[in-house]
Amino acid sequence: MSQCTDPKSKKATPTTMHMLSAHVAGVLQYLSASPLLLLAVLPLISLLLVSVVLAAIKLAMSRRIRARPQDGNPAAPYRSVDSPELKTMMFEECDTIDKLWSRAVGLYATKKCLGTRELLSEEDEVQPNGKVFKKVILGEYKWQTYTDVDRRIVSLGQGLAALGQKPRNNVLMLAETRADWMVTAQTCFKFNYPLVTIYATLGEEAIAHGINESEATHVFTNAELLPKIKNVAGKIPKVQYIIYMDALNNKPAATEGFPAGIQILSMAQVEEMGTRAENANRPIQPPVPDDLAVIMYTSGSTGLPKGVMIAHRNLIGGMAGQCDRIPGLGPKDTYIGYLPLAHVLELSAEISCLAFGTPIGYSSPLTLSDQSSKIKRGSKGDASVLRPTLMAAVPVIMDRIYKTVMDKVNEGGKWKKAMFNVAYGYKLKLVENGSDTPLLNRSLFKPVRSILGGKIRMMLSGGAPLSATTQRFMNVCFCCPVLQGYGLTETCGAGTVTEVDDLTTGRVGAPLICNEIKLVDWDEGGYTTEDKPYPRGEIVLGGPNITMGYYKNPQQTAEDFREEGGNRWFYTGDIGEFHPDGCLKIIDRKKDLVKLQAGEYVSLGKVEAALKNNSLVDNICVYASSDQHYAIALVVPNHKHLKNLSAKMELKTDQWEELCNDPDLEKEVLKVLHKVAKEAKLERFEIPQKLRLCSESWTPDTGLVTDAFKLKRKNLQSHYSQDIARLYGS
Ligand SMILES: *[C@@H]1O[C@H](CO)[C@@H](O)[C@H](O)[C@H]1NC(C)=O
Ligand SMILES: *[C@@H]1O[C@H](CO)[C@@H](O)[C@H](O)[C@H]1NC(C)=O
Ligand SMILES: *[C@@H]1O[C@H](CO)[C@@H](O)[C@H](O)[C@H]1NC(C)=O
Ligand SMILES: *[C@@H]1O[C@H](CO)[C@@H](O)[C@H](O)[C@H]1NC(C)=O
Ligand SMILES: *[C@@H]1O[C@H](CO)[C@@H](O)[C@H](O)[C@H]1NC(C)=O
Ligand SMILES: CC(=O)N[C@H]1CO[C@H](CO)[C@@H](O)[C@@H]1O
Repeated sequence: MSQCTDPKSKKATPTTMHMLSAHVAGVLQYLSASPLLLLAVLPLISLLLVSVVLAAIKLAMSRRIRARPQDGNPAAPYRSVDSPELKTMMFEECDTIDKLWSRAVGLYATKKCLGTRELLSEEDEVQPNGKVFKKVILGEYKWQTYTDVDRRIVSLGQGLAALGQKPRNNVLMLAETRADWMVTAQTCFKFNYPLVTIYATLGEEAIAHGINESEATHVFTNAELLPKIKNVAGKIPKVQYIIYMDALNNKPAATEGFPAGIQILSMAQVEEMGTRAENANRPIQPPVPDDLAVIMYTSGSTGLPKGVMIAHRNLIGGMAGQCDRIPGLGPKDTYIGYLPLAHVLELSAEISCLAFGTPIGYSSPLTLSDQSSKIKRGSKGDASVLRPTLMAAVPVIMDRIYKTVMDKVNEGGKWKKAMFNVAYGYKLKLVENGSDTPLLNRSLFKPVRSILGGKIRMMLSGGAPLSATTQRFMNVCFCCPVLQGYGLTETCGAGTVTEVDDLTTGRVGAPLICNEIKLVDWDEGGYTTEDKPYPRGEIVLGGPNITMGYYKNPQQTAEDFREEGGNRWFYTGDIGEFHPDGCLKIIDRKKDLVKLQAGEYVSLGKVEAALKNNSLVDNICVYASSDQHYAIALVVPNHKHLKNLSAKMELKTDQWEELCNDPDLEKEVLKVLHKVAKEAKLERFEIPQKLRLCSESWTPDTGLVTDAFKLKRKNLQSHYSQDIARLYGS
């Protein structure tokens, strides 16, 4: 990883400035021969000068120091220069989430709060291959105001209390992202019911484990997921009530067939119960900052999910840090919520939006844009109707948007493609130099921008590393900053986020004002804080946002959370390097390092990142066994590009399965990847020597990737064990 230096950051501003002012001076000299002409052109020239100066200022700002180690020692914790003292709250006095919410209700009472689109119609579309896809036509967003939502929160909380729910007893949430999810969460915060979240896409074993371990008696879910819970009903003896949110397609919920001890109620029934005179006036016991707000089960890359215990104080601290990097957040913004709320990134983003009066319109990955798979052709996707200004995304969604745009451009014909490429290249240079391109933004890039509604002013990526190429592409095409953050559930999603004025890509930014970050030597991997040109090591976070540990798992908690120097630290297992301006770059992961037979280390993640760059590759898992002398790869090929390659090779078949099993095609893909690997300057031993084309795609419900689409290496390994044995020739 020695070529991680960013050559662009070395370029001096004065050179560019100099060149341009010399240019302007030359023109001036020429014009002075004709004073009239000069008079006419003067405004133009001053405009040019102003833009040059502005660009230079922007560039200088981009290169300013953003964080420092406390005493100049690279092994000491780095803190943001904006906040030598760690910041722990957004608003004075709001030290719990329910106070944050009450403040917002007071300020924004009649403003839009949560929005959901109505379903106009649903139909089945039969594909040529016989598969049936559900397509929907959706209407306008229907909004609940802050006051509406607040009323529901009180009713729901009192209804739960009437059903025997007690403060400090867990309430479980297994549901997909939607307005009712947030209403329930805010209810739990207000009534001090710790909210246990589990990803809706987890397998039944993991779900049963989470529900049972949490000992929750009241479980929230959406009607569509009731069958999934029914299948595990025998393994969750403590559950007494299952409260479901109505199906979005208004179909009746399947409430039959549950064991006698479990009562099934709709959310509306519970809210109605809370408004009855005998229930409505019970005293509410609000939480204190150290009370548990959330127990968030994370789908770890290995084993059963672990519950991370997050106190009110932790979430408040993390959000104070994150919101500081979103300048201007307020009632003028609109946020599109579609990522899983059981993910800390989405949960803290949405709670923050509500705290600042920003309305949230709900969506889903399948209905996001006009081109999304569940949207009926010719009707509008959620982004086109909502026209959000802020959006969070995980890299896999950004990669999908990137590929959609590129495919569209490629299909548009030679002329269009050439024009796009020229404009893109031109704008790229200007953007990297800090110059603005208002005309290009409003002409050529307008149609691209309109894919997401046309008003996006900032995108935030988190959850997994975003490639520098994709980050820059989104930045140029959508004409807005694309921030990249780094954080974990264990740190409340806090850690780092790049700043709006940072023009570089591929880094995750400086520590947030709510936490500090230090690097710790990892000898086995050969990373130390003495490394040149940059200090490197395991990333370790400290601050008020460090959570209380893993639920009912003191052993793992003691391993990952440590008290050092009077502070609490979380050991992430990720490897990073600090650049001179105090920005962090993620370069490796401890678990991803495999030692080959001959003693060389292969960083699986690094090799994957390099090879994924090719359009033939939709997903890839590199595997290396310590008793072998080479690495191999499992590749999910891109349909369009693999078919294109097979057509060129004049293969007889067109069947996907047969294509993936074709040994000649396998060799051809390997050849392409070797070329990519050489261009990316991978070492010989890092390049996979054999590969398997995998015909199925890896989605969270296959259990092969996590909800954030991180590879689950163990599961992939056992799923493809026969292929791995074949590739290793045994
Ligand atoms: C449920 O949890 C209890 C302990 O809390 C444990 O003894 C039991 O085996 C668990 N049951 C299942 C089905 O996981
Ligand atoms: C942008 O910077 C590059 C080198 O950093 C330089 O070659 C180019 O002329 C600059 N372009 C503008 C428009 O300033
Ligand atoms: C044009 O797009 C760039 C990013 O691609 C952005 O920095 C700039 O602010 C945009 N300018 C206007 C006027 O929208
Ligand atoms: C991906 O490809 C682009 C050019 O297509 C190149 O600039 C970039 O460095 C590549 N990224 C990696 C990680 O190899
Ligand atoms: C298909 O292959 C041809 C020939 O190599 C290439 O020019 C074309 O761009 C490819 N099409 C796609 C969609 O990649
Ligand atoms: C759980 C935890 O580590 N809480 C700490 C958060 O930070 C404050 C001070 O900033 C500490 O007092 C808490 O112990």
